[in-house]
Amino acid sequence: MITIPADPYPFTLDPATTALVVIDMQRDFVEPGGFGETLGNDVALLQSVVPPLRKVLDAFRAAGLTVIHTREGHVPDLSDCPPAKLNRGEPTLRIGDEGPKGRILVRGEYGHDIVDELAPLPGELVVDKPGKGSFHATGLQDELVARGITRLVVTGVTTEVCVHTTVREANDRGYECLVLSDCTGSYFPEFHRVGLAMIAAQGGIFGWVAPSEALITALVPQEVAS
Ligand code: TIU
Repeated sequence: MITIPADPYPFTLDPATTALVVIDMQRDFVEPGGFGETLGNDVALLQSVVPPLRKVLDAFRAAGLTVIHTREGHVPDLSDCPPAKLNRGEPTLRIGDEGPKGRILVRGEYGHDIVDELAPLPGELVVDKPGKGSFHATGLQDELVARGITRLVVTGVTTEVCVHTTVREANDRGYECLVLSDCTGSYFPEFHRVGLAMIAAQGGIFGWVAPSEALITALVPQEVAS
């Protein structure tokens, strides 16, 4: 068992029953010309998530622990995209329209895939989801049960949308979630700050929050100079 200093109190985990969940680190959200930008967002705000998240990925991989990636998107005929989602707002391009990185938020398109720096390795589970939450209309819960996973280290984008929805879904299903503050990000810095505060408030109503350094320090045994 390892213990990580966290808000609102230390988070204890058994690495064997803990998974790293990397939510929607797709070009569509993180790079120009994708879904995030069509919604009117400055996607540059999400770039800072990539380097610390890569360090966490490396630490989980080096320790041989479970890594799960998610991707938000839809099948090419958009039959899994409710009209309420398709028609919402006034985006410059709608889901399914042809954009500079392929059809917006459509599975199999270049823009739908995960950024190169965080690309899944063979053997890592990739969960394709049509909604904001990672449990809705996916096999994620069955996959977690099959692996004996009870705790999730949650990362990715965006803090108040897909990260929050996933943490809330996980919370109601009995999973303990540690959200890494520097490995999650939002197009709205205020929403990021408040989103994290909402998770840890009320004694950890949805889970715990910590910087990635706290997790890595606990996960990777430090060399003691002799
Ligand atoms: N728009 C926004 O902030 N997020 C999403 O649409 N999806 C995710 O958060 N992945």
